Amino acid sequence: MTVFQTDRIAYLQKTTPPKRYGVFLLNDHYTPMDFVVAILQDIFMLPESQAVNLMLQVHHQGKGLCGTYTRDIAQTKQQQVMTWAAEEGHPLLCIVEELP
Ligand code: TYC
Repeated sequence: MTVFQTDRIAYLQKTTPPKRYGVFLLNDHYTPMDFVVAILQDIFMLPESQAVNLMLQVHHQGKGLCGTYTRDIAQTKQQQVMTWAAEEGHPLLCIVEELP
């Protein structure tokens, strides 16, 4: 890599805001509501009232945005959700999408 390229990368890192990624929960017919609320409180740090509202939104509309993060953090949250759900035997799905 040339000095010009490293300068350019340093410039971009300083001036370009990182892309944002949304972490979404998807509805299913089996995961208990209480478990989804616990996920939203413990992994996405939502207060109970917001966690209940978001869980109900996903239940009724099929999908809901839990939070927006840089890519690594979004993927870590997704992994935490999927691991916890699998441990408890729930089919809960969590996806990450790049935001516009
Ligand atoms: N639909 C589930 C039920 O009736 C609850 C649920 C909500 C599941 C949100 C997943 O992401 C979800 N038990």
